[in-house]
Amino acid sequence: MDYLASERSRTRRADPQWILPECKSILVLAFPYSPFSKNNSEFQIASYALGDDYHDVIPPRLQEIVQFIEEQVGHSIPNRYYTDTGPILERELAQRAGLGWIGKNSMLIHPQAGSTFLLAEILLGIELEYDEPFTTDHCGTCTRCVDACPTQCILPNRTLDARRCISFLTIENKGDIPENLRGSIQNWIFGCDICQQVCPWNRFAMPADPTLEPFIPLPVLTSDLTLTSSEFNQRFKRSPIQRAKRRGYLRNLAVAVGNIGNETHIPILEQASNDEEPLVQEHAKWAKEKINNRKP
Ligand code: B12
Ligand code: SF4
Ligand code: SF4
Repeated sequence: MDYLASERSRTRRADPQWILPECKSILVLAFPYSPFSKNNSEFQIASYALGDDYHDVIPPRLQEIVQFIEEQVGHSIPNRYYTDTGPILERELAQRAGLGWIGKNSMLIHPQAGSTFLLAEILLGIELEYDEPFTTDHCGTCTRCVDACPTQCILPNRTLDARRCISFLTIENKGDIPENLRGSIQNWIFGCDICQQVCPWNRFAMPADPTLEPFIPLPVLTSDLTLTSSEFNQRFKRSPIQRAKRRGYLRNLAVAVGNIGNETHIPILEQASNDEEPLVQEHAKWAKEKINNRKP
């Protein structure tokens, strides 16, 4: 995630007028995904990733909103829109737009809708009536997310050590998963929802936007360890899981099998130990050893 620290991205994050010089207002939107749907599998995938890829689904909706506003004002408006795709402080903007507060788990939490939504922004070259920022904090003395995080990456100053976060390790990280963190990943194979699952404010989570309803062919099975590239692409062609690529997905699955599997999984791990990708080989060998060491 080095791009976050690049000079270009830091400058742009600091002032949206670097992105759209005419920018006078920013409309911040929240698109709910299915709150912690049952994966129907022994392996867990973050809920947002069970539906169509939001990078594909949300932008056309943002475009429709721009068109609607242009129709209302009767002329075209300079605009740019984003959902997790640009150098924008999405959670801070959402807080400033009055959508909620930034919790100890660093998620933007809406008091009536929890945090199970994705954020999107439309930068507009017209002045709109601004909402008041959300200024209160409703975490209070609660520390459920801090206590539940398996890698202890939620820090006391409300930041996150992203290098230890399961979401980073299983999605953004393209290399090895550090051995000392593999056990903590448990059975998560893409992303992690633990710090949101335990958050009391997610009792109020909204139902999913229809376009973000889960669709991927589940359950994930241990036999996925032998998926070919074309089978992987076919299975996840509309899914955010594509981001991990076959090698990252198999790496994650091998670690999860090592964490929760038993000796019946040894043959398939043997097969994965000879995978064309060294990354998969190494994690499958680790998993095999872990299961062997657990044998009574
Ligand atoms: C990098 C990134 C990650 C990294 C690091 C996350 C982190 N917490 O630092 C990793 C890969 C670990 C990650 C994981 C996840 N992510 Co992410 N991620 C991003 C991304 C691309 C950039 C965030 C970032 O680091 N920005 C740079 C730093 C400087 O900004 P920042 O962290 O937002 O912090 C600023 C503000 O929050 C503000 N701030 C912080 N506290 C406070 C308090 C107050 C009072 C105020 C005023 C301001 C303030 O100051 C900070 C500095 O300016 C954003 C999209 C985006 N463009 O914002 C999505 C985003 C934050 N992720 C999102 C999601 C859904 C997730 C996951 C839930 C996915 C999953 N299920 O696996 C997990 C959750 C992990 C967690 N507890 O945060 C959503 C969050 C939606 C929401 N309701 O909050 C976002 C907004 C994407 C989107 N468009 O919806 N993510
Ligand atoms: S997403 Fe998982 S690993 Fe990351 S901070 Fe939340 S609980 Fe911890
Ligand atoms: S679990 Fe508790 S401390 Fe963590 S974000 Fe939710 S309310 Fe805040």
